[in-house]
Amino acid sequence: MATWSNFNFQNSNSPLMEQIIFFHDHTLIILIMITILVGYLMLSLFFNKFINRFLLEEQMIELIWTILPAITLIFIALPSLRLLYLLDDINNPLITIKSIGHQWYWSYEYSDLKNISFDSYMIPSNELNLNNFRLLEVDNRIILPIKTQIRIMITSSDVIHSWTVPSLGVKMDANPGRLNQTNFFINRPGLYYGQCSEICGANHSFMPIVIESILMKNFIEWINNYS
Ligand SMILES: [Cu+2]
Repeated sequence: MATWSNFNFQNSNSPLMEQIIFFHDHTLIILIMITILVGYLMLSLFFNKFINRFLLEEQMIELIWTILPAITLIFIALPSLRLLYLLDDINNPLITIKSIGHQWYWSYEYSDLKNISFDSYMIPSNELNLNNFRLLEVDNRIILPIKTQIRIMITSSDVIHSWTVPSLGVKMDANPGRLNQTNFFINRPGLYYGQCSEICGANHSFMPIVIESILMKNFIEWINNYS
């Protein structure tokens, strides 16, 4: 989860989020190089003693500052497209879960091993434990195994919501009457926090998402013992 003075991405907990961070850093480096170049050129052109009041056109510089940005854009577009298709890929998921957005909570269904379904409500601030995160904890967490391809089907029962877990690089709209799917792979055991990311009404800010990732054997145990 994000903590105070966290101005960058959260650390990644999935291979796709690693790729998103790599792409972000790559693009940011290009952005910094352009800013420095343009900044230097502007300052050195403003603050010099030369004046040319009769300049009408200059074909060569026009050519250069058309072609150079075009090449720069290719270096952003190609990795961007690679990432886009990588994020869209569904890699033989072992487990499929379903998430339904409601005003204002999420509900989850596991139906490929046993029919499990539950609602996941935010824990109000006055009921929190000392080690809990305010406005982020839920009463029923999504339990999932680590190092497993997981598919999540996302829909809504009322208005548009958005199911998001930043450290896993997942964000998918929950539309009423439509089933969206995405997938992710959790690298390590832990708790991953997210929040609804589509303004969905008065309590939009109070329908967080929590994933608890555990070892596969513990996950099977959880499924077996669920009643
Ligand atoms: Cu919302």
